[in-house]
Amino acid sequence: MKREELMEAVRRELPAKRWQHTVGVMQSARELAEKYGADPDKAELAGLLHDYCKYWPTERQRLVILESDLSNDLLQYDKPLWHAPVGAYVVSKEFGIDDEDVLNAIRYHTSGRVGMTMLEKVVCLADYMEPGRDYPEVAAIRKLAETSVERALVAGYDSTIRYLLSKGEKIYPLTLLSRNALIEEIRDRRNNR
Ligand code: DGI
Ligand code: FE
Ligand code: FE
Repeated sequence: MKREELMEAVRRELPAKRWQHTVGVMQSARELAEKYGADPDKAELAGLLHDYCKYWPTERQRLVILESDLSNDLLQYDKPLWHAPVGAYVVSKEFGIDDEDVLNAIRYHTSGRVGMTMLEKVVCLADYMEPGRDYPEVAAIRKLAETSVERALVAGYDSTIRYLLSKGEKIYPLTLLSRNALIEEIRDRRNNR
């Protein structure tokens, strides 16, 4: 499928505002990839596809989880987490995306994971700081992104965790594990200088 066709296919799945967000993530992911040494084309592709299933009805997402090899554990956690792994599965089947790094960048774009590749980091961070994002901590995250993708990402997870705490929501364990792993990476790098 040509790039324009793929873009149209994604655009059809999303309301206008979410499409704008997607275009913003494509742009930010490409820029961050160029800056931090990930593949810019892969970053843009993962950005394009990252929220593909975000607006699928819950039941349709639940069916994908049940019928695929995705862990049914996901069903215990909040529905806003489902679209990331569901999206990775669906774009591999529907569009034949077979690059594991691109698929992982989609699969883990909400929670992150332990041992994220640079591609996964830049896509996750782009989701937090694309030009259309507007929330109290976004300026600080953009500032940190000028010098450290890991520190910016930790600030992103912190803002999500604070938000979830304020709403009395459950925290997905992988979000905490990703944050811890990034903090270790930052410390290790500092100690090895
Ligand atoms: O899809 P986006 O809105 O662009 O961003 P996203 O994929 O980061 O999803 C954000 C949503 O996911 C938001 O409603 C908060 C929720 N979320 C993110 N991390 C966690 C979480 N929800 C729970 N329960 N636990 C998490 O750790
Ligand atoms: Fe998302
Ligand atoms: Fe997003």
